[in-house]
Amino acid sequence: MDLKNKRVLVVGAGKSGISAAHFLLRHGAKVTVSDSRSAAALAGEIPALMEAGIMVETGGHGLLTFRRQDFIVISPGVPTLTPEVVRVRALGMPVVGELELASRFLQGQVIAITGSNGKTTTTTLVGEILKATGRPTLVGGNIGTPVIDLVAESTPETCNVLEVSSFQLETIETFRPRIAVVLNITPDHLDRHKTFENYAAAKTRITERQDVEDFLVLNAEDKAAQMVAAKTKAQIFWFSPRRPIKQGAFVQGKNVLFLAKEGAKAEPVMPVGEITLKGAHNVENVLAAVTVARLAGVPPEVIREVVHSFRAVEHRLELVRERNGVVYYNDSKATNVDAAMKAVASFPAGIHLILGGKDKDSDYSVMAPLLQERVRVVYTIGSAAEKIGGALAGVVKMVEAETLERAVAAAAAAAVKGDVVLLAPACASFDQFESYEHRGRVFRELVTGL
Ligand code: UMA
Repeated sequence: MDLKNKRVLVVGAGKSGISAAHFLLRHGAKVTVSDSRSAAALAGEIPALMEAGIMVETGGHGLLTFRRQDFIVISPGVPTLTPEVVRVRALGMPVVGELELASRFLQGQVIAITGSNGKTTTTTLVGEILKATGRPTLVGGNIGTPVIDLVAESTPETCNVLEVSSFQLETIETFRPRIAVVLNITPDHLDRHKTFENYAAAKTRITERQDVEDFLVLNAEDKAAQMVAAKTKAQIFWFSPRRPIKQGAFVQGKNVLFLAKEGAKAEPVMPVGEITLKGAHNVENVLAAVTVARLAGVPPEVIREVVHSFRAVEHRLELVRERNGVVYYNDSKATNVDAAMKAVASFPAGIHLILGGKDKDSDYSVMAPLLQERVRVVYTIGSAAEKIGGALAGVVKMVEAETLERAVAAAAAAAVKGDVVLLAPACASFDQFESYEHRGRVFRELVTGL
């Protein structure tokens, strides 16, 4: 892809947009950045962009700006149905996402991991396993480092382990991972994708360009996996925590086994008891990582050692502290209903659950049976509180805490020895916080300060 003297518009001046703009500029393009936020809100970003020679449009997207380009790069958070994007696409203007742009320049092998939940843990774990073998490994994507930032460091020998989201996959064209993983597909981001089918279709695109020599790793226990399997040309490897499968990783008795080929002998990888991550969902994440690692040729003993010493990633069922016999867990990354249910399912009973934030058109009523079984009190916070209150009325005791600060204080006052205080909000954070990380940090500070 020749960028020299190309007029390129980057939509969104977040992490991905800013990195993409500088990358394009370095490759000789004439770059403009357009953002819906006001100039005042972008005061921190604008000077560096202008100084570098990048034009900046703020306070909205102008159709004229869009039409003047050779092509457009959109940030993951910018909906593809943004009117200006739709208009110029209809006129034949190429529109790609930051992931697509990056993948045209990235060198080495790509391992891409998607799923509604568990992406970050699995991506981090795969990255750690590969690093332990001494192979040059880069980790990025939705996890936080835009893929475009990995390009300069990548070489033909690099293993690029990428966490990819449905938002990023919506705008790919040539992106072709050597190994793709779909951990699970459960409802999320319905405010953006509108229907579960659209959302699942976006995730399925991870395998769109894969061919017979590539690998696709799927969860045998996930309902949507069959649908993904039906769409691929790649060789499918499954994983299951419940039953032996034909090809892939599974748990049998007390051991994790890997089967390289149908009919072959399963090889032992490690005892399940050595997995230190909490929760049944994390066993699935480990099985996915084991499959990827074996496909990448990592010896079982290296996998075993890394998995055993691997601790929870920040904000993902992270133990904050124990106080008066009560344990406090930060699962701020549980930004959808399914993730929150997985967090609740990780504890047998006595849970004080903090729920709420910005709703994503989610159905909270599906949580009712599990909450009834395990949760003592739900503390609601944020703008989704009323909707959650309505969906779970009469199911479990509820406290309208409104803020995280009040929720933590109320939960700490009510919890008794053996109880768990769990932040697993089932919602996005943007109504009261900058990000789920910010929400998790605030929770940690509040709990530490008790
Ligand atoms: N913006 C516009 N027009 C719009 C919408 C947004 O100009 O119509 C602007 C905003 O004003 C803002 C910028 O776009 O200035 C934000 O862009 P962005 O939302 O794409 O955010 P980035 O900072 O570039 O971060 C993105 C991912 N964000 C999203 O997908 C929403 C980050 O994932 C990712 O870590 C980062 O790229 C690096 O790859 C975050 C996320 O929430 C963690 N992901 C979702 C999830 O995990 O559930 C998918």
